[in-house]
Amino acid sequence: MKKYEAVRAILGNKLYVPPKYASAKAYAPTNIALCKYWGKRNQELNLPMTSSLSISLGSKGATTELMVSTHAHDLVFLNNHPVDLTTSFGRRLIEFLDLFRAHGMPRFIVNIESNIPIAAGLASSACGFAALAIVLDQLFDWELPEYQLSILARLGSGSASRSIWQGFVEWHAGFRADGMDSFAEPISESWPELCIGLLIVSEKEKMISSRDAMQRTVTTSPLYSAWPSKVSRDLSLVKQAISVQDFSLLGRTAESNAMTMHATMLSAWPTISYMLPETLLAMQKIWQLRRDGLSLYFTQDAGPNLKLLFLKQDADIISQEFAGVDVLQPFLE
Ligand code: 2P0
Repeated sequence: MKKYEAVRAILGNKLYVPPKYASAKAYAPTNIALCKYWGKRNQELNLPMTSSLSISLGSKGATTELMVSTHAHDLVFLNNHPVDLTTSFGRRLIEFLDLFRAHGMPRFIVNIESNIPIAAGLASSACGFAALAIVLDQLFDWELPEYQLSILARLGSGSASRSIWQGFVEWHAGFRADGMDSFAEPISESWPELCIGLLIVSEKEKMISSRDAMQRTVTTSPLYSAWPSKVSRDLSLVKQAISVQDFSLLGRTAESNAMTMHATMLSAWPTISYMLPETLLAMQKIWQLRRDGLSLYFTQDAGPNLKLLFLKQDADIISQEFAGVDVLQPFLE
């Protein structure tokens, strides 16, 4: 199945109705996975090998405004700067918009305002495609249920399926070949004391996209076969930790999940390592602080920077230990 066929299956005849409004605007938060998405069972539809679970970052995300345009081409601005539509980001964005334009549908002016620290390696595609799915729904007045917005966002970027909601969110891998059961859903629990510290250890650009890296891992890593069962165990532990608010269980499960994901990459060929010397130094400092009694854990995505996990009561000491750390309280942002 192609992406446009998935879109047609969701929208039906609505696909041929022009926009109801001249413009619309929507916001979506970015998210950090506590139990990661790494590997696809279908690359065209971004269908994952496993389920995953994330936390959305409140007011850190993207606001996207879509305006119907009379120009012959789309115009895209990111934080008021024109986006080169021949770059991979520009092309992916236009390809996504094209999915919703039957013959004769208009071009758009797209204004994306992102307030996430780009250098922190936070998934900008996650909030970007989620905000686009929501704003398209508003502009065309489709009134789709949120789980279908999650499916549409997934067609842009897998992790975007989780950015439709705030709080804890689980993306169900699903079984179906057409992906209609592969969408995210919010988990109702809240955890106001939970903090995430964005620790930037390097602003160097990453060597390989997560899209290419996960595919190389699936096809070449001898350790990848252990990943689905690890995720399945970690998912139930993270859910248990959330339901009883056991921070230590949450932290060690999330850290172990991230380290296992990176271990699958280290065993891919050619090897993929998002870790820099500074990343390892920060990890060793965290492990030492933990041996000294501090309840501090981390997770790491497809970049060298770390996301620290801790509770509000330890925020001051963590800010002292890690100069420049950006502390967020996702449930209070
Ligand atoms: C995650 N990451 O669960 C994992 C952990 C990065 C490391 O989802 O190819 O940009 O667009 O589906 O969503 C980043 O992958 O990949 C990601 P595509 P995406 O957050």
